[in-house]
Amino acid sequence: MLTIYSDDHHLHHGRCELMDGQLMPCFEMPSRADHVLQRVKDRDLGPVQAPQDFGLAPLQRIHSRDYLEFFKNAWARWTEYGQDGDLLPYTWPARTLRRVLPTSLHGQLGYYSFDGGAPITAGTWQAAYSAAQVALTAQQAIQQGARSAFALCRPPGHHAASDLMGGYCYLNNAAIAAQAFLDQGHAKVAIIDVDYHHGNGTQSIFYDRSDVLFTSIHGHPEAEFPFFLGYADELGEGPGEGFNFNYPLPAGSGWDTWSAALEAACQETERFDADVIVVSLGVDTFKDDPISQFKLDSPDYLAMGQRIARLGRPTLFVMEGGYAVAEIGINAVNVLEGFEQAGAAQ
Ligand code: Q9C
Ligand code: ZN
Repeated sequence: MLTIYSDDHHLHHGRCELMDGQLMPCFEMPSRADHVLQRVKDRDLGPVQAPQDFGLAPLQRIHSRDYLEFFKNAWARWTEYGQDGDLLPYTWPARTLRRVLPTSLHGQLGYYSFDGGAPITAGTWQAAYSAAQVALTAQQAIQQGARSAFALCRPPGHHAASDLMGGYCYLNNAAIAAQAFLDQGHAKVAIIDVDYHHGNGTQSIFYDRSDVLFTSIHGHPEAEFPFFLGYADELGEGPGEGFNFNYPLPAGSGWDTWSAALEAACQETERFDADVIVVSLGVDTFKDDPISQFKLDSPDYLAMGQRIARLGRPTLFVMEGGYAVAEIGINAVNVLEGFEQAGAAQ
């Protein structure tokens, strides 16, 4: 399987996040992608290539112009104040407040974010831009006939909405790639989000559309980030009704519970009859993940890849979360190897 990877992810290295009332070093750190890349090489998964540059146009298909402009310029505006620490929001337009775009940097930062988990540093725009190009380059490989490809994206994307950053995410790599498939002639794309957290950004982007099926298996939003989306009764709206399926699971869920939800998501995906599949591949479902509460073990990720392979469709894997850094490579690449093993057996 071809892997697309850019060293630019090192340009994004947030210092701190607020976790359980304490400032902690960011869990979403550069060594995550380094470990996945190392495992790809150790296992001889296939060639590793740098991304091409498709420019801003495919990003603008998912994200609003004003959001992209704000994100691109935010760091320069911050340094105009003489600041060089991470840029973090602290006020959001919640209930009772007006959603009017302020002129100040921090007002705009609150307007364009939904939490304090997405710090902007000097290189965040470049890293996120390159991650989107990684996804688009892997998408192109499938468009040109590959059965599968791995977009080793960092920072991750599935929490980012059309004009919102949050949850370590800035640009929605999976959504950008899904839209590229549609723009290049495919009629139906299915996104399966296996990250521990609900893919609220991806859901919101495609919620009123019938050309993208979104399924997500995740920690129940009653108890887990992002808390305010991801319930099972969210089924899509308007033309998108019936094209969104959430499988929220309780803390402590292991492979038996999790794989039953995957089976349900796969059956919806089969019913949808997608041309291509995009997998939002987070491995924060792992038993030792420091911020998550599921109990998957490393061999389970092989089985996960095998089940996805049985869908029998060209499949783009897009890296999302996973914070047990020592095992992230094993678990992510196990999904890819499981996929390839099942394909070879077909
Ligand atoms: N700092 C992904 O897995 N953390 N994002 C809550 C507050 C948010 C996870 C603690 C977790 C976001 C891509
Ligand atoms: Zn996650």
